[in-house]
Parts: sequence; structure tokens; C-alpha cells
Amino acid sequence: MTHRRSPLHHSTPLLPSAPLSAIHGAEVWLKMESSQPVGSFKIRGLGRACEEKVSEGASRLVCSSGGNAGYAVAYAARCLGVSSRIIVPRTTPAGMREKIRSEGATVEESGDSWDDAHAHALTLAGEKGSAYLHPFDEPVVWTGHASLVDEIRSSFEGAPPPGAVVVSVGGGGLLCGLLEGLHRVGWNDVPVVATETEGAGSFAKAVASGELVTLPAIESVATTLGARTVCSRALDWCTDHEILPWLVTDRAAVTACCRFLDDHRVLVEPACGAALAAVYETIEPLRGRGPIVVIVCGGAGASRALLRGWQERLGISEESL
Ligand code: PLV
Repeated sequence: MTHRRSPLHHSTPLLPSAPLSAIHGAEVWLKMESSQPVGSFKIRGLGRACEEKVSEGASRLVCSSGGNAGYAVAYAARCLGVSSRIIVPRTTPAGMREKIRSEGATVEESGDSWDDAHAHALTLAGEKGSAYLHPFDEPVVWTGHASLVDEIRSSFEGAPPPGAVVVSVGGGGLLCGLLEGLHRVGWNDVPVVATETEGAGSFAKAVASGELVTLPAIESVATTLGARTVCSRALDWCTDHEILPWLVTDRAAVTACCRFLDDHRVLVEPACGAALAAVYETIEPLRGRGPIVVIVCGGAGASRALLRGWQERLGISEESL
């Protein structure tokens, strides 16, 4: 069945979280991007970018991806009736590659991290009829992601703005979209906590040094946060908005995934666990702020087996959850 609809993304629920509100001591709301048809927010921005490329005549969409952006592009390509070619790094799980293939895409592997896959994909994008979709460094992608703020804003109608928004950062596309949305609805003063895992902290490093930093390698289970350099727009936003970078351990991110699965019956990637961990760990910048909105960015790359493997590898016992 082909879902011909525009936009390609769906509005997602904004759910109150009783368990997280109890931990935080003030209301915590979950923007459930995990319930998009591809399991993550990526379809918002990339769906919009794909529609644009196809309307300009592209017959093949090429994307480099840790997994979720590629899955969104493959889904969009099928909905729009064009072909797609997705380049992933070695770290993209087999199950995720299978999901991308199930949308009719060709999946190819290149390199150790997203940056390598990206370099390879660029060489293919020059082919006739092909259009390249960047997973995070593209204004149309940010504008597409910003639609999630419009939905949050309408749920907050008549209420004061949130006390903070928590979001995960990979290459910074979601962050740029969130900030664009916050400014469009006039929530310029709502602080944003930007979380990453320690081994994928390219945004925190850039903010600390005041310039873009390229990590030598990605050393985290949160491989979909693994852009070695963030987009420059993400860093530029720091002069116009209160953004608090925050690093969590892999252990905290995976623990958050396990607890979230029990608390909300939803399986998410460690990339999303990084944002949830900020609340589960009651981090200092969030204390005394409310209500909090967490962008549950999701991720289709997680499975019960992978989660169990990460749990074992990181020594997270059932009793500690
Ligand atoms: N993932 C990108 C980049 O990977 C991808 O190709 O799928 N949460 C999830 C579940 C994600 O998949 C991603 C990005 C992010 C958060 C971070 O989004 P960004 O890159 O826009 O900051 C290497």
C-alpha cells in the first residue's frame, strides 16, 4: 500500500509522563516522535526535503545515514514513487538495514561512521536524475523538523510555555529545527537542554571551544548520534538562544531506554535514551524547571535483542533498573 499524503509525517501525541513527572517533581511531557511511521522525527524534515527534490524532477534519492534518516528517505521515496539508495556505515545494525530494504531501497555500506558514508554518498549524488539528501545540514530539513514545535505549541494553548525542552543532538538537524520552531511560535526564552552521549559529544565540544570540533572517532552505542562534526548552524544558535549542552554516559542512555520501555511500553534507541536520561538522572540544569518537554526522537534501529546486548555489555543489571 502506498501512502500518498502530503506532508509525509504524522502529528504525534504529546503525552504526560506520570513516572518521569514523579522523578522530576514537576510535569514532564513526551513528544512521541517514536510513533512516526518510520519510528523517528526524521520523516518531518527529510519527508519535506524529498517532496521538494521529487517535485524538481529527481527520480532517485540518495542519502547517507546512521539508519533513521535513510529509513525516512526510503519510506518517502516509496510514497513518492521514486527509487532510493541509502549509504550506511558499518555500525548500522542488520535489522535496520532490513527495514530500509523493505521500503524498496538499495542499501550499501561504506566506512566506520556516518562521516565516511556521507563522503561516499556525495560521489554518487552527481549521477543523472539523482538527488542527495543531507540528513541534518539543510535548511529545508530544519523547517520540516520545526513542525513538531507547532504541534507542541497548540497543545500548550492558554498555558505558560514549557520551562525547558530536552533534545538529543547528532549532527544538530533536530536541534536547529527545534530552535527554528521555538522562535517561530515566540518561545525564544525557553531553554533547551541538548544531550549527547560522551563518545559522540561533538556539539558539547564545539560549544566548549567556541568553534566546530571534529571528533577523531565515535565511541558510543548511540551510533545514530555519531556525526563527528555538528552543522555550523547548530553552534551559531548558541548566540541567539539559551542552549545547555549535556553529556550522559552510554550506561545512562541505555538504562533510560530500559526504564522507558517499562514505564511507557515504547522501545527507543540509545540516541533517544540520551535525552530521557537527563530526566531519569534529574540533571542539575533541569532542577526547579517545569513543565519539561522531552523530544522522544525514537529510532527504529533498536530491538529487544540489541537492548539486551547493550545492557549486558555495559553491566546494567535488572535489579539496578
Ligand atoms: N540520526 C542520523 C545521523 O546518524 C541518521 O542518519 O539517522 N535521534 C535519532 C533516533 C537519530 O537517528 C538522530 C540522527 C538523532 C536523534 C539526532 O539528530 P540530528 O542528527 O538531526 O542531530 C549519524
